[in-house]
Amino acid sequence: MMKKLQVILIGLCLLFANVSCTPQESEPEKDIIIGFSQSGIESSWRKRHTESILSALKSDGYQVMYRNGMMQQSQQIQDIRAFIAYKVDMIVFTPISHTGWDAVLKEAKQANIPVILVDRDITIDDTSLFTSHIGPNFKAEGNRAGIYASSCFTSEEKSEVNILEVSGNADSYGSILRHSGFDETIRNRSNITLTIKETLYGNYTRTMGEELMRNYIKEKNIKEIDIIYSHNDEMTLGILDALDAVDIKPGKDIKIITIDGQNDVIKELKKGRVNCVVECNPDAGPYLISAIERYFKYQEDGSNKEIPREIYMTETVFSDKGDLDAIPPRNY
Ligand code: GYE
Repeated sequence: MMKKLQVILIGLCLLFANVSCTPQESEPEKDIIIGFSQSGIESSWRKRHTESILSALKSDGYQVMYRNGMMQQSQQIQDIRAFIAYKVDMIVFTPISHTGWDAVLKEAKQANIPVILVDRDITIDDTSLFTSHIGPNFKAEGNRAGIYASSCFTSEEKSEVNILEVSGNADSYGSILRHSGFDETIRNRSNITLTIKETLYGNYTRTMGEELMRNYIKEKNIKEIDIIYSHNDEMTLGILDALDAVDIKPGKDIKIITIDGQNDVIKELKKGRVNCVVECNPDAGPYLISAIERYFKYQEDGSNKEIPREIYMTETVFSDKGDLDAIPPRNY
């Protein structure tokens, strides 16, 4: 049955330019096919996330069907339906948005295909429609950004601190929790009032980050902003470009807090143009492999054990208050 599937799979791979398959490259090859639907290609972080998952699956001998939704939920739903039609053994996907997955996940359940979410989580009534979520702890990332923001100024320096928040896409799980984690933490500061003046949505891309910032500078009073809290590094790079164009010194005139920890932004931190980088770990591959292995082992041995519903990845913070030379080399 599996072998037959493998043949069908290879045939289909030749038909779909957007699909890449790796059935022959791993040793020893397993009789298990994983369908992996990635959400997009918007950042270096996302590229690394994809590579980490694909290379871990490959080197562990899984056969992989990979598709990229290119930031379109409708495309991702179509890709997941294709995995169901091909009868893959497991579906792994990064949900671009947090809602709208009920119907397709019901179809996966009816087909007896387990589902693991990676990176972003979803909001769904029937939580039995997925097995586990493996990802960064977005709320904790927001908390960490908020702790740094709360410590930027003493009450003698400033009692009112104004923040401009640049979020990703409004309906993504990460954006929602990065906002709420930040918001809850900045409220705890005594003697200083920290206020989010406005939240803009930049779709996690550099071009949108720059465009939003340029418009903000044109239309609003940028001088009243003390801190920019950007939800990812790509948008931050765009924001830095826009600030450079009007001679506002990022890191000095305005404090910059960002999330991810891409190599190019760590360089900006070292130059003093960014103040705080909250790390978001893209290396999901090893976590995923460990979960998949346990899942199939528990199925085989009939032990009825379940893998954890929530698996968090380790993450840290880098800032101008720490030792910048101690930051480990980045691979994204
Ligand atoms: O921070 C960003 C990416 O969902 C955690 O999406 C992810 C975010 C990540 O494009 O760079």
